[in-house]
Formats: sequence, structure tokens, C-alpha cells
Amino acid sequence: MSQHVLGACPHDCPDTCSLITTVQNGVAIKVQGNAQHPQTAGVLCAKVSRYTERTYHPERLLYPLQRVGAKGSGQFKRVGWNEALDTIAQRLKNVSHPEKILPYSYAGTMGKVQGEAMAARFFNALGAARLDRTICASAGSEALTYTLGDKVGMQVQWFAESKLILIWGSNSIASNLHFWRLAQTAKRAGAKLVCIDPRRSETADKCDVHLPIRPGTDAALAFALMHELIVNDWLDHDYIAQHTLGWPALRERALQWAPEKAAAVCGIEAQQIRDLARDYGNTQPAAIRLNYGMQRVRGGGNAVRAIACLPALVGAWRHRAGGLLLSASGFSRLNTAGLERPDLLGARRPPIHNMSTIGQLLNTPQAVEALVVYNSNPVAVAPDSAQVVKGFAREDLFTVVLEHFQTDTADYADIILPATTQLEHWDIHTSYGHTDVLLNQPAIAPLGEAKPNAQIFRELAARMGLTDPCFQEDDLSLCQTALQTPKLRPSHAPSATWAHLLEHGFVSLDVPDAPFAQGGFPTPSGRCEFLSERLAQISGDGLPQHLPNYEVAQPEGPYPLAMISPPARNFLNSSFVNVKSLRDMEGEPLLEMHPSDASARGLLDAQTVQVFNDRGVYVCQLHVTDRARQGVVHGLGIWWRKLGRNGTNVNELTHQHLTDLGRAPAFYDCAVQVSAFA
Ligand SMILES: Nc1nc2c(c(=O)[nH]1)N[C@H]1C(S)=C(S)[C@@H](COP(=O)(O)OP(=O)(O)OC[C@H]3O[C@@H](n4cnc5c(=O)[nH]c(N)nc54)[C@H](O)[C@@H]3O)O[C@H]1N2
Ligand SMILES: Nc1nc2c(c(=O)[nH]1)N[C@H]1C(S)=C(S)[C@@H](COP(=O)(O)OP(=O)(O)OC[C@H]3O[C@@H](n4cnc5c(=O)[nH]c(N)nc54)[C@H](O)[C@@H]3O)O[C@H]1N2
Ligand code: SF4
Ligand SMILES: [Mo]
Repeated sequence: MSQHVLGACPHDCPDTCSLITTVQNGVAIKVQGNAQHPQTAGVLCAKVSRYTERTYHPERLLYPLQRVGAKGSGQFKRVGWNEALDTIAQRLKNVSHPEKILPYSYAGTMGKVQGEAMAARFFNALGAARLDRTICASAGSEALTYTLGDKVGMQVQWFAESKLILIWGSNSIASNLHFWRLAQTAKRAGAKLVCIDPRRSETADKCDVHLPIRPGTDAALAFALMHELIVNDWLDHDYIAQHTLGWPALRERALQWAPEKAAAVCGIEAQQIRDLARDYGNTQPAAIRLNYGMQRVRGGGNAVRAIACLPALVGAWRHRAGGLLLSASGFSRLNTAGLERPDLLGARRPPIHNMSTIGQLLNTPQAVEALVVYNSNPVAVAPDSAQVVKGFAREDLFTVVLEHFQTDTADYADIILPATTQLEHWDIHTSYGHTDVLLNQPAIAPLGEAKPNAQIFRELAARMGLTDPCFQEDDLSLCQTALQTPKLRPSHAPSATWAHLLEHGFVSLDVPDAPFAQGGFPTPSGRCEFLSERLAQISGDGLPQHLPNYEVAQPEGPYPLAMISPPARNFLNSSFVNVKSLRDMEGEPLLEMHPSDASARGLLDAQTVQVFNDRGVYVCQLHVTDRARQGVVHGLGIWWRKLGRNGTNVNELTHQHLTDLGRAPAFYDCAVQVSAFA
């Protein structure tokens, strides 16, 4: 007899699909998309369609492990849970001060319960150091918050009705598949699709227009578009007057960006900018799907701010199918304080460490004595790997890793604890790409001795002598705690929401169709803030500006190529790299390079090359292709270091300088050179 269990995709992807798992005799045999959930529409990406392959992978961690070899050698022996937890508790009690314990986590699961719920309670109660979770989205998020007031924007479903869609810094086919379906619907109804991306991605191939700008030049392009909107008077003066702040100052700045000037910076033709401005200024409704790819450079925050000004200038927000979407997560905040219990800190104010500079931090003497990693693989994903690896290799650092697999990070653990996957535990999810809340019910029993993250922290809390009753709360109750929020009321009382979630797997929030048609931005002024007083108090003049990259590749310099390292279609960050069928689809760690750059170096397609700069060397296969523009190379995907050719991945080349806003890594602001690998 088979059974169907409703779940939610846990991965760090804007689509947050509703899942249906078919279970036979206690075994999950199939994971499919829920056809009843409008955003999922019964379709999953290739990665999660193969979820049973990941769940029942022969290398799943099924028992606690204790290190027996040197750090990083990956040699462990099986131990019992009691022994493992006792050892951890002992070591955490032995640190010189609780502030020397650092949690390190990100969005391996986006679940509220297996993410920062019991874990946050545990670290708050201990008074451990806090983590500034900046590795992905904080530059764009801060930028959006300064401009629009929060992480808010269009509802994704209305893109289907847009007449012009700018897909800006997003390879939607790879990383936002369900948005792409909507863009296709719009295209069939006559919409024009424009892709703004240095790489001629799979998405760019299928758009009407592709503007292959140089990495980190998006603000210049946005200002030149404004310039054209101004000089041709393609502006919605009424919307500007009523619902924006700082127009005279922004206007003055934009007038400094004639298309010729921006074209020289962006590396495209001035006419391409004029054409795009004409379309944007004369087509309604016009929508922008911005993604996080374009904010991973020094000026990423300011670039997002400049782009986020555009919809107000043409009054695009008046329509439900107009405006901009970067993240919708501001519409769906659940009861975070109830889950994480920051009150457990009391009057203590432990230091806050930036996860993006973990390399520097771990090499700062005495800063961190114990590290607890969950839902993240920093040795593979954090910038400047050589520093990260050196830090993780410290013999005096005590490291615990909660994982599904023995990742590059787990290799450096003192203790590895086996965690359950989404098919084995309860969780509750919001999305940053749509505005539904989803419930994940366990479909199968935990494999081996794996436990949910929340359960592991509960058991650690008991061993550390933490007696607050909040450490007794079980996962089912945590799911319900998450729903205790005014955001869901009055139309959704928590009990009704819960019943609905159990039956259907998702509930849609009440979000206005065109949230800013009448202004009402959640900024201090209630307007779209071109000029932000809050920002001016921190730095600069409060207006967006164009900031050149830290590492502008100079043709005559030692590192004349700009390298970006966007996601691989068949991986999700470093997740799935160890799933063979998906790895086979990606083939090899590779670098895309334009034919002229290859011939200038005497390099041939499929040859093994070394990509290098002062920070390190990454060996991979060369792919000579006009997907790359001249002067820009693409290292696709975050491969597991140990599955790479020379035990490194692209992050061997990236640096730890931070973005202008949000203290985020500038992964795509990176200059390299490439040569044959002997
Ligand atoms: N299949 C798959 N899906 C994923 C992920 C994955 O690894 N694989 N990762 C997930 C995560 S964590 C995130 S944060 C999201 C979003 O992840 P993003 O990082 O936004 O990834 P993409 O949608 O690939 O969009 C990035 C695109 O921006 C382009 N780009 C790079 N630099 C610039 C620039 O300076 N300007 C402009 N205009 N474009 C630039 C790249 O060439 C790429 O095509 O995707 C999520 N979805
Ligand atoms: N060069 C370069 N570097 C990048 C990026 C890039 O584009 N280029 N992208 C950056 C971005 S956008 C992001 S978001 C980060 C992502 O970095 P991470 O958040 O570290 O994401 P993943 O690499 O997917 O690693 C997540 C890990 O969590 C584990 N996991 C999943 N679910 C659970 C669970 O329930 N319990 C436990 N204990 N573990 C679980 C998975 O097995 C996986 O190993 O990488 C960043 N690094
Ligand atoms: S990774 Fe994204 S597209 Fe794939 S199933 Fe999960 S939410 Fe859907
Ligand atoms: Mo991300």
C-alpha cells in the first residue's frame, strides 16, 4: 500500500516547492511536485526530482563519528550518541568563555524548525558568539530595505501578465525555474524578455535581448537608463511627486550618466542602452526580476539600490504585473522571536562574527575555540578557501559538524553528528520567491541513527545543564510556535492555518496584488527612498552610486580576466555535488572562456587549465565558448573540493573583501589569470 506525504523543498531556492512523497512499506520511492500548489504546478527541478537518490545515498551519515586521523584527513570511527554528546558537552564547557563558542550555519535547510529554532535557543542560553549571516543575500537585502523599506516587491505570479520583463542578474532557468515558467507565459502573450548578465546563460539564450555587461557595472547601466528616461521625458511625474523621496538629487546624479559613458563602463553599445530605456519607458506593465547574482561585487548594494529606483520613475508599481522582485520574504515573517528566544541572552551581548570572513576569524588567535557547524559547508562555500582551510585545520579548535554527508567541512570535524533529511523530520517554511507558508511532514523514519537538528540541540542543552522549559518543546510544537504571528491574522487564525497546512501542505498569505500602487512603502518616509537619510547617517550622501569592483581586471595586469562563479544548474550551492547522476550531468569542474581569450593563451577546448591569482590555484577543464564575453571567465558551481582535480574549487580564488552594504562576500569581483596545466 502506498501513501502520499505532503512536504516542502528545504533548499535555498526562491521557488520553495510543495512536495508529495510516495511511501511504500516505509520506504520513500518517489518525490514529486504538488500540482495543487500554484507556484509548484506539479513540477520539480532535476535535483529534487531525484531526492530519494540523495536520501538513500550509500554515503549518508548514519552514526555519530569521532575523528581518528589528522584534521582534514577525513578519518573517523563510529561512536555512540551518548559518547559523542558527552564529549561535545565536555569540550564546550571547557572553553575559556562561552563567547568563544561560535555557531556556523546557513540555509542547507530553509526550515524554521531545523534552522534557527532550537539551535538559536541553545546558543542564546549559553551566551555563545553570534553569527552575522551574510554569505548570500545581505547586500541586496539591505539595499532593498533602504529603498523600498523591506524585502518586498511584486508577487511572482503576476509576472505572467507583464509586457516587458527584465531578468537582471539571474539565470532563472537554473535557479528560479518556476519564475521562468511565468516569464514564458508572458512571452507567449507577447511580452519582451531582456536578460542582463555578463554570461550568455541558458536563460539569456531564450530571451529576446541579452545585454552582456561586465561584472559589477549594473549601477552604471541603471543610471544611464534613468538618464534616457529623463531626457526623453518617459517619467511618471505624478508617481514620482507623490511616492518618492530625493528625486531632484537622483535626477542630477543620473544626468551624469549619458549612455556613451555607461556603455564604456559596461562594455556594451550605447544604442543597446537607448533601446532598453525606450522599451522600459514606454511599456506597461514592466517588471524586473532581480536576483542575487548581481550583488556579489564591491558595489552590489548600491547597484541594487539604483535598479530598485527604476520602477517608481515609470510608475510601474501602479500595476500588479509591474515593479520589481528581488525577495518577497518581508511579506511572510513568522514568529522568529518565539522560535529563537533572543531573550535567553539576558543582558549579555556576545560578539557578532561575520560568516563571510570565517577565514580571517579562525586565523585570529583566541577569537574562536569551538565551532558548531550545521546546515552549511563553509570549507567549500566561503571565500578565500586557503584561509578557511588553514583555520579549520587548527588543532586547538574543537569542531562539531551536523551533516547528511561527509562534506569538505565535515572532514575537519572532531565530531560529526548525523542529521535527518527533509523526508525524515517536521518543518515549516516560508519562501523568498513567493508568499506562501508550507508545512513539511516526515514521510519516513530517520535513517540509521540520524536525528533532526532540533533534537540534537535539545539533547545537547540537557547535557549542558540548560533547564529552561523551552528546551522541552518538540518539533511539532515548534512548527505551531512559528505560526503565532500577527502576520497570519485575522484572516488566518493559527489553529485554522495549522489544520489547513496539515491537509493541503501550504497556505497563501494575504498580500495586496499591487502593494505600492498607492505608494505606502514601508520606509521611514512611506515613500520609495531614492535618498535615504538612514544610509546618509552611516556613509556617503544617501543616494545610490556606481562603485567599481575591488579587482578590475586590467588587460596589462597580472590578472587580466574577471571571474564570476555562478551556480551550476544541477547542484544547489555545494549540495548535490556528491549525487552521481547530477554530477554526471555537470560533467567536470570547468571554466568557460571566450574563444579569443583562449587563442591568445594558446588554450584549447577541453584542455586542463590552472586558474590562479595571489590567493591560490584552481585546476579544471577549459570550455571555450561564446557564452563568455571577452575578458570574463565563468567558474560554474561550487564543487566539493575533494571531488575537484587538485582538491580545490573556485573559492580558492575569491577574497574576503566585503560589499558596500550588508557586509557580504564579493564572490564575483575577482581577477584571475589562466594557463595550461602541465
Ligand atoms: N540550480 C541552482 N539553483 C539555485 C542555486 C544553485 O546553486 N543551483 N543557488 C540558490 C541560491 S543560494 C541563490 S542565492 C539563488 C540566487 O542565485 P544567484 O547567485 O542569483 O544565481 P543565478 O540565478 O544563477 O544568477 C546569477 C546570474 O548573475 C550573473 N551575474 C554574475 N555577475 C553579475 C553582474 O555583475 N551583473 C549581472 N547583471 N549579472 C551577473 C551570472 O552570470 C548568473 O547568470 O539561487 C538559488 N538557486
Ligand atoms: N564562489 C562562490 N561561492 C559561493 C556562491 C557563489 O555563487 N560562488 N554562492 C554563495 C551563496 S548564494 C550561498 S547561499 C552559500 C551557500 O552555502 P551553504 O549554505 O553552506 O550551502 P550548501 O553548500 O548547500 O551546504 C549546505 C549543507 O547543509 C547540509 N544540510 C542540509 N539540510 C540539513 C539539515 O537538515 N541538517 C543538517 N545538519 N545539515 C543539513 C547539506 O548536506 C549541505 O552540505 O554559498 C556561497 N558561496
Ligand atoms: S530546489 Fe527549487 S525548484 Fe528545485 S524543488 Fe526545491 S524549490 Fe523547487
Ligand atoms: Mo544563496
